[in-house]
Amino acid sequence: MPAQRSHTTAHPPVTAAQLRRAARRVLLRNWTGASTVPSRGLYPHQWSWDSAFVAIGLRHLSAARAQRELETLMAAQWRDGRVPHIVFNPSVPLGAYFPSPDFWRSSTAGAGAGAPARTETSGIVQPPVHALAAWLVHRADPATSRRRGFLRRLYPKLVAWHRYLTEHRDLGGHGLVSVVHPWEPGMDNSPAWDGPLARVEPADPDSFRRADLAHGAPTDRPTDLDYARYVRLASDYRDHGYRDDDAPHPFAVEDPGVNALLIASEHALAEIAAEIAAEIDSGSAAGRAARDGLRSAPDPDVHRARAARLTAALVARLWDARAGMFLCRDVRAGEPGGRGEPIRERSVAGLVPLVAPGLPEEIAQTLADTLGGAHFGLGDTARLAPSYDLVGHAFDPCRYWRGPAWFNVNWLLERGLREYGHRARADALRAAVLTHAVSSGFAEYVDPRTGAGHGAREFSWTAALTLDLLAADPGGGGDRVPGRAEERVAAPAT
Ligand code: 2M8
Repeated sequence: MPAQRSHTTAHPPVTAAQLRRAARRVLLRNWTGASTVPSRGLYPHQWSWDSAFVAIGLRHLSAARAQRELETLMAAQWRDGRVPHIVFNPSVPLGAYFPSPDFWRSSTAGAGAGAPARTETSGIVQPPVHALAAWLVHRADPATSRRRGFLRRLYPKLVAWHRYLTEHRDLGGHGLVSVVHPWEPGMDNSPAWDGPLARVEPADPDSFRRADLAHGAPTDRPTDLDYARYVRLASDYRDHGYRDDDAPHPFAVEDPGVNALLIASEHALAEIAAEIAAEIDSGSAAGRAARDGLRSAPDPDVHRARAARLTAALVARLWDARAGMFLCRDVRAGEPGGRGEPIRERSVAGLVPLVAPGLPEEIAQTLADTLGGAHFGLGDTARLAPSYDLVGHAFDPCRYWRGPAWFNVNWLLERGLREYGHRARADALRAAVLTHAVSSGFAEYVDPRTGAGHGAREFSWTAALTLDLLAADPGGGGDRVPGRAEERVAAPAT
C-alpha cells in the first residue's frame, strides 16, 4: 500500500528553508503539466477545492503556474455555471479511481445542463473557495496577473459559478446553498451526514468496485454501506441529467462551511471587481480589453451586498447559540415544505465561518471560544482542530472526516482567528500546522490528539498550505510574519 508508507524521516526538516524546499518538491511531483493532483496514488485527477488550496500555495513558487491551476479547473466549468468537483485526466486508466468518467458520463448525461463536450468531469460540486484563491493568487504578483489578464478572464466565470450555487441550489428557499451529496462539502464521511444519509436507499454493492481501498486502510476510509449510498445519490442525479429542477435530491443539507466559503469568496469577488474597475478606469490597453470582454462593468457593491445577505441567512438559519457554533440543517427533515431541522452533530464545518468577514462580533468570539473548548480542544487536548467533536458519540481519530484533523480546515481556522484579532492563537495554530505537516510527511490528515499521520502522504494541499503559512501573506491576514530561512518552524516529531 504505497500511500500508507511513512515518509517521516528520522531528521525531519525543521528550518523554514528546509520545509519550503520539501513542500515545493511535493508540489512539483504532483504537477501534471496543467494542474496538480491531490495525491499521485489515491486521487490521480484534478479536484475542485484541492486546486484552489494548491493555487494558494503555488503562488509563492510561480504566479503563472498558480493562475494556470485555476484556469484549468475553470475551463471545465459547465454552461449552467457549476464547477465540477473532479476534472478527469483522460490518460489515467479508468480503474485508477472510482467513480470514474464512465460512471459520471458528464459529456452525455450532463449535456442538457451544459457539461463540456470534450472534457469528462463529475456532476457534483465542492466548496467555492475559488474566488478567494484567485484574489490571493493575484495579490502575490499583480503585474503577472494583469499582463496575463488573469482576473478579467476569470471574473465572469467566478460570477457564473456563484450564480449557479445561489440560483440552482437554494433548495431550502431561505437564501443558503444546499449540498446534495456528502462529497460536495468536501467532508465526505462526517457524522453530520449519517442522519440524512440513512434515508437513502443504498446501491447494489455488486454494481460498483471501490478503488480507494487499494491505497488506504479500510479503518481510515468510509464503510461499504456509506459508499453504496454515495453511489445511489450520484447515479440518481446523473439519471436526472444533473438538472437540479428535475432531480429529487433526497439528500439536501445547508452546510455552514460551504456557505461561509461562499461568503468569503463573495468578499474576494468584491476586491476583484474593484481591481478590474480600476483597470478599466485607467484607460490602459489591459483596461480596454477588460471593458470589451465584460457585459457590464464589475461592481464591488453587488458582491458586498450578496455577502451581507448570505451572512444574515447563515446566522438566521444555522447559528445555534446553545452549541456555540453553526450547525448543518437537514432541509428534507420534518414537515414536507417546512424549515428542515438542525443536525445536532458538532462538525468542524460549524467553525469554518470564522473565515467569513463581517460576522457579528459576539458570534465570532463564541466560535473562537468553542474552538478551544472541550469539543474541539485546540491548544489543549488537540494539537490541530479535529473534523468532529472530540467527545461526540461518533468520534474516531482515524476515520475519514469523523475526527481526524485536516490541513486545509486548519489553514482556514488560522486565517479566521487572525481575521478576528486572535493573533497569538493564530500564531500557535500556524506553528502546529507546520510541525505536523513535517512530522507526518505532508499527510492527508492526522490524528488530532497525537499528530500521527493517516491517509495519503505527500498530499498536495498539505504542502501548498505549508508554503503559504511560511510566507508573508500578500493577500490578507496581513499581520502574519514571513518565515525567515533559518527560523525553526517545526519541532521534530515526538
Ligand atoms: C476526498 O473526497 C473524495 C471524493 O471527492 C474521495 O473520498 O474519494 C475528500 O477529502 C475531499 O475533500 C477531497 O477534495 C478529495 C481529494 O483530496 O478527497
